[in-house]
Amino acid sequence: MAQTARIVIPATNREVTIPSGLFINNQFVPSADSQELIHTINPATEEPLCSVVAGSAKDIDIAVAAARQAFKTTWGKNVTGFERSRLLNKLADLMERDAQALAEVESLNNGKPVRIARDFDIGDSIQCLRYYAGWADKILGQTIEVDNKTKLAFTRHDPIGVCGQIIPWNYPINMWAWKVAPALACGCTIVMKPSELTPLTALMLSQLIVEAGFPPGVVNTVPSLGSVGGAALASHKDVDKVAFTGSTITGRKIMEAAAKSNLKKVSLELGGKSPHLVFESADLDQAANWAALGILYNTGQDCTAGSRLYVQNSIYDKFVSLLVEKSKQLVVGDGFDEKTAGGPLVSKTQYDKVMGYIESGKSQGAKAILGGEKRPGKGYFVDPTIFTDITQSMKIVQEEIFGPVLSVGRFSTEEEAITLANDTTYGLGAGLHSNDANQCMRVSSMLEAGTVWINQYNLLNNNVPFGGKKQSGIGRELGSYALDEYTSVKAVHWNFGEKLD
Ligand code: TXE
Repeated sequence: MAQTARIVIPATNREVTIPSGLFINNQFVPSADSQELIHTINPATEEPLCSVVAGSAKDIDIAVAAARQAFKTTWGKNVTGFERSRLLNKLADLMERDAQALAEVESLNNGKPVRIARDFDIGDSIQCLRYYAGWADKILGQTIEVDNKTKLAFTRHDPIGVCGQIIPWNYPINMWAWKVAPALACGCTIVMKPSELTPLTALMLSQLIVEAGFPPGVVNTVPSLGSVGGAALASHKDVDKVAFTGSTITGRKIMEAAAKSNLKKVSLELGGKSPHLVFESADLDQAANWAALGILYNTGQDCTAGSRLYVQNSIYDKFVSLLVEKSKQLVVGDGFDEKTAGGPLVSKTQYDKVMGYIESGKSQGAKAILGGEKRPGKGYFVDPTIFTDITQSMKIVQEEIFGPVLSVGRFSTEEEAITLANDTTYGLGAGLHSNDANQCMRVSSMLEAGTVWINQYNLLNNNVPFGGKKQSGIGRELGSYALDEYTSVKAVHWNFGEKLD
């Protein structure tokens, strides 16, 4: 098959050519031993988009060998931090140049509106590349006093080696940047496996890797099914680290495969059921804005979606009506209209899952005060849905839905709010709204989550670490903390004076 695919951008009728082969050693190639294809779908229309090569376990072997060769020769310890920085900055410039084209393909493949993809996902990814470009020549160890007169120890933060990176479909470009940027800054080489639902922009970005001037084998991209390419990466004996974002269930499999193969280093960014607390002193109008954003952004397909909202009794009725009003204002629909803020869910599977949870909420006795019904017409659209009259044991309160479905409960005291918030196996995000500074400090310190937002929600910065507690993950992305995930500390003990008798 030709190593390119074509899709037509509906708004402009423009044809875009996308590389459709596996990206290994800076070339797009067919699979070594398989004829399998990945067929992509436009979730807004349910129509096919295009097909790309599906990599096999053997293709993963070939990509890992390419990454190993690059690590030993042109990259790893053979490239200066300054050069890594220069190339990352160049890649950021190219992403900026191609932002609109990337956003259009992202929108067609994932469903998110073009404006959101361009201004937020891609805008943030460009910054992420530049942020880690800044770190590339500042990966420092320590000098440690051992014995002033005869001995010294120091540490080197060596690149960990070949990294397998397995990313999901909810933020295909963002997750690519979050993983690729720190790995390259530290001197690692990469085999990237994008989600089989959204492989297109990772392939477009691979073209930019060549254009930026990265040597062959430094970044390789193998679209593949999770059970094939993802599993092969996680269990590969010559992969030094696997970084994963996705479901908790798959995270467990990856950790097990890593343990059973070569004990490779693992970082996992998994699911969540994040609580959002509104106290009576809060600015209710603002809190309602953040609460709506918290559950509706990216159509709720967000690992930190604030999907459990708990409101203090004294303000409950007023707050809930404000929230309903704000949630109704979300413009859902044509992703190519710059006013659109919400798109469809990514796939039929995700649509069925979310509608199943809506049905379960109703059958377990929760009350849908907004949405909750099937929308007519094509596309995997789900209306914003708000449930009240919930109990903690309901499935919609305990399980990650990954759609625009919010459960609203109530509390009377601060202690009760904290108990309800922490009543989950997850620990990714949490939010609280209060104008009592002491309360903000008390509650934020008690919330069991990797990120706590006070009087805002869901905003992330490239220089602030992100990751989960409990069953939401292991390790941290972003900030200087991500550098630890891609380096291995070597302690060097140096004797410059002591003689053994
Ligand atoms: O996730 P998977 P799915 C949650 C969300 C969603 C649910 C299921 O609740 O509804 O997970 O989504 C690869 N070995 N999140 O099934 O399977 C797969 O190819 C190695 C939350 O799509 O975790 C893809 O590249 N890799 C999450 C990636 O894992 C495997 C984002 C994610 O897919 C594999 C996405 C295997 N055995 C879903 N099986 C978040 N934290 O943001 C699959 N994969």
